[in-house]
Amino acid sequence: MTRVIGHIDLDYFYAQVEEVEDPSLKGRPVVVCVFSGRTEESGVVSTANYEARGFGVHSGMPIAQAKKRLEGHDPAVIRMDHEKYEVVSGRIMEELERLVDSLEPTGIDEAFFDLTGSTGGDYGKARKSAESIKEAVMKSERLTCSVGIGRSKVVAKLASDMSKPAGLMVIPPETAESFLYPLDASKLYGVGPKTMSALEELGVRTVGDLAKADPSELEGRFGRKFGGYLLAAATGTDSDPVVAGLEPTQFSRIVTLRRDTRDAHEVAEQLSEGMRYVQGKLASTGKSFKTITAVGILTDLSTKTKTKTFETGVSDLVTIRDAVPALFDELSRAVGKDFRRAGVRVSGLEDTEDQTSLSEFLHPAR
Ligand code: TTP
Ligand code: CA
Repeated sequence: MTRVIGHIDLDYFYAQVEEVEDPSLKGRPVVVCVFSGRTEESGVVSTANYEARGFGVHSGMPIAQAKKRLEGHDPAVIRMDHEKYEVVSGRIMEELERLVDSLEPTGIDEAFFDLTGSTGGDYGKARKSAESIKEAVMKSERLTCSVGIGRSKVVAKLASDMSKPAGLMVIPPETAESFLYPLDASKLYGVGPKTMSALEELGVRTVGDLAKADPSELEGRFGRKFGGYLLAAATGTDSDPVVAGLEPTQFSRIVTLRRDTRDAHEVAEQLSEGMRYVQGKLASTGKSFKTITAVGILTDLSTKTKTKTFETGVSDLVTIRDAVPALFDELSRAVGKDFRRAGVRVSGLEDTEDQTSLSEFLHPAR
């Protein structure tokens, strides 16, 4: 049976979440920023709404530059609140899981899904399902998203990208090639600037050129695996399945310190929110950990770590709060240099025994 694969991507996600929380932001340029805390303005733009993008503001731009471009346009400059977006994302993913055959989250605001079984390969039904998915996200979270449907992950992802913002693009299998061939090959998932310039050397510019390229030439240049993938991607016949709900293996949080320091208590104090975040992830996923790691990044950007392993699984904040300063104390004595960034990581995850009661405690409404 022809597969029905979908890709969903929430529009200008962090900024849109902020707009929903504070409707007075609608219509104004909104910029969500990561402040490094060094000076009032230092840091970068995490994402921007479409109004701000209209003035040339984009992810990764220094905050000062973004402010300059938005001068006189009443911009809202908002501090990124990752935990808030994680919570919204978690609710949406849970809801999506109920609406599709299988869901593979690939980031905080995007996921692949499979509708082959429930639609029986009927692309008319697939369009209806995609519309219901978009309506469900709008109804429960007031968020717009973009959805693409096609016979492979590559087609689905391209379709959702091209339908942004708030769009839906369904590419029935018989039109996959006419959809793909005119596109620039660099649009294909996995084709970065390096691959693209190598492709250009082989005379390939469009996806159609790639589909017609000599397979042995591609394999010679890119290896059997990637060469084979490129050919399959070009015809929308890449066969990668949707793999449901990958289990997390670790949770971590890293922050840039307000100033370079080797003082363990100063570091731990600035990591206290990070510790709470990690503990929250453990609680919401019903996991405990065996290993906790203090991560110190020096001014030369090299990474140093110190690890402690427990006999049995741990999931409480008190133990984390005891372990982190002790580990940083050991670490800074071993390293003898100041840290620029610091983090906490828990790994060796296992299911907490009283998972049911814990999730009932956290989500009493369910
Ligand atoms: P994207 O899906 O790449 O971007 P977006 O959702 O903001 O916008 P679009 O409408 O084009 O999909 O990334 C998802 C979130 O990840 C984004 O809201 C903020 C965050 N992010 C960063 O923090 N830094 C980055 O450089 C990028 C690209 C995203
Ligand atoms: Ca997005």
